[in-house]
Parts: sequence; C-alpha cells; structure tokens
Amino acid sequence: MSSADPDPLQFALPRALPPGQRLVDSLPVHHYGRVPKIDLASWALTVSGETADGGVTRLSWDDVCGLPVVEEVADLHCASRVSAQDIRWGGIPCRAVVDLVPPAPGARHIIASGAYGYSTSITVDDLLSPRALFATHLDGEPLTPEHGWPLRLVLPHLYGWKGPKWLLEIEYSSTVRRGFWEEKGYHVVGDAWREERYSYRE
Ligand SMILES: Nc1nc2c(c(=O)[nH]1)N[C@H]1C(S)=C(S)[C@@H](COP(=O)(O)O)O[C@H]1N2
Ligand SMILES: [Mo]
Repeated sequence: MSSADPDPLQFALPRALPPGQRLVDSLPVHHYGRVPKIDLASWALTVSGETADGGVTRLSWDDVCGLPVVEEVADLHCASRVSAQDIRWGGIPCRAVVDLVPPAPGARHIIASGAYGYSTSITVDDLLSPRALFATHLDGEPLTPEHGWPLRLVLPHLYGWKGPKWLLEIEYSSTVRRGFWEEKGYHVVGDAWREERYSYRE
C-alpha cells in the first residue's frame, strides 16, 4: 500500500446495533431461574402440536447428532438493552428439524420451550430463516450449562429472549400463543431491528 492509499481501517465505521441497544464486550449470562441439571440419556427434543402427520416426535441426543452441522457468527440482542457481537455458534440448522417433522398446513406459530417451563412465541418462518440454529456449541466448544447445554435455540434476527436455553420442545399451532415474556408485555414477534421489544408495538 503506498502512503497515498487510504488506510481501510480508518474508514471502518462501528457496526450498527439495533435501536436502543448498547454494546458489551462478552455474552452476558442472562436467564430466569436456575441452571437445570440434564441427563443426555433421557434428554429429547420433542416436536409436537399440529404436526403434518398428527404425531409427536421425540429426537434423542443421538438423533440430533445425526443432523447436519453448521457454524454461524451472530450478535445477541437482549431486550434489557445490551448486545454482544460476533458470537460463534455451532449447531444444527433449524430447517433440518422442520424438514424432518413438518407442521400441518396452516400451523405457522410455535411455542418453543426449555427447562422449567420457560417458553417463547416464535413462528415456523423464524425457524426456516437461513441463520436459525439449534446451537450445541459456542466458540468451538460444547455449550456450557449456563449458556444452555445441551441445546439452545439461536434466532439472530430476534431479541435474545426468543432463544430458549436448555431447549426441550417445539410445539406447532395454527393460533398465536404467548410465552413467558410475551405474557408479561413483551412483543409476540420481537424483531430487534424494528425494536419490537414491548407488546404495545404489536
Ligand atoms: N430457558 C431459558 N432460556 C433463555 C432465557 C431464560 O430465562 N430461560 N433467557 C433468554 C434471554 S432474555 C436472553 S438475552 C438469552 C441470554 O443468553 P446467554 O445467557 O447465553 O447470554 O437467553 C434467553 N434464553
Ligand atoms: Mo434477554
């Protein structure tokens, strides 16, 4: 590079954050209640509700490990207004599970739930979005218990509360239902870039 060339770093602007968010250095541990103790031998991801075949499918840990794996670098935007950037997740594209156990036609809504009854309202389209991940790894290592081991949902386009840690169930429904935070006044969609934090914006 000659001295007349502009230094590309000098022109690198800070990456944008969704409205009302401030940057923190690392992924904060943030959840309601205790970190559960989970036994992989009896663990399953249950896909239930209005499925295409009307049945309930339980994917064991071995079943989950047989699905394709991908890496995804994503930001996490907590509705408490802090964001962490460039979190390196590894896991299974959500689309793989939707393809395996599809919803009934018209069942476009989902309640995703984790240990101790934590639940959140999402949609089939959220799971089909190209960056949606059932994460098993963080920074190349299996998830730590506090970050959701063995499996957590990561939906980079939505606020962090839409991603249950210690994920246990995906339940399809033809009607919108509200999860843990949505019942308390948080937004049913929760797009961070549109600042869909609270339900008054629905
Ligand atoms: N099971 C469960 N999952 C949860 C939560 C929770 O309280 N329980 N909190 C959510 C919220 S509000 C955020 S911001 C992220 C935080 O993820 P982290 O602790 O890995 O940073 O987890 C989400 N997943
Ligand atoms: Mo959050």
